[in-house]
Amino acid sequence: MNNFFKSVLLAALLTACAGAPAATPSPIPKPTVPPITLELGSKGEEMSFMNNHFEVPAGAQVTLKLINNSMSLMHNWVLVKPGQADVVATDGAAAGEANDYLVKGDKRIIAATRMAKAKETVEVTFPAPPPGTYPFLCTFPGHAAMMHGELVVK
Ligand SMILES: [Cu+2]
Repeated sequence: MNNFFKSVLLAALLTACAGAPAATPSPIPKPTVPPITLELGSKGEEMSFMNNHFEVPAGAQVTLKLINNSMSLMHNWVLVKPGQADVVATDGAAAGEANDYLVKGDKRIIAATRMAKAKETVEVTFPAPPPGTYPFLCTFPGHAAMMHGELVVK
């Protein structure tokens, strides 16, 4: 390669480099959905949530506050993928108290609070999953049959 061609090549490379910053993708503005906080109490000494139906907009950052109103029972709030409530309850019970009645790293679980002791409030924040209907439950052994509901993402 002679010097002329080397210069042309160098110039071409420099031009290419100078143009590089323009390659940064322009940010696509996302529609902003305000974050939403849901409060859910348990019913006194019953194995029951005060509400079993919530609706949230797609794309929202959701905080679920679980207020355990019982003087003795423990409860949690676990959001799972469609059709997975029963098996997550069964496997959670088997996982035992040491694991907060949840299988660690369970891919069927979308979000979960830790177990709320008597009179305790716990919370979890998570991005709303894609539009659909998602079951939630309490995984304390024996509670899920009574303590369950659904979160609808619209
Ligand atoms: Cu419970």
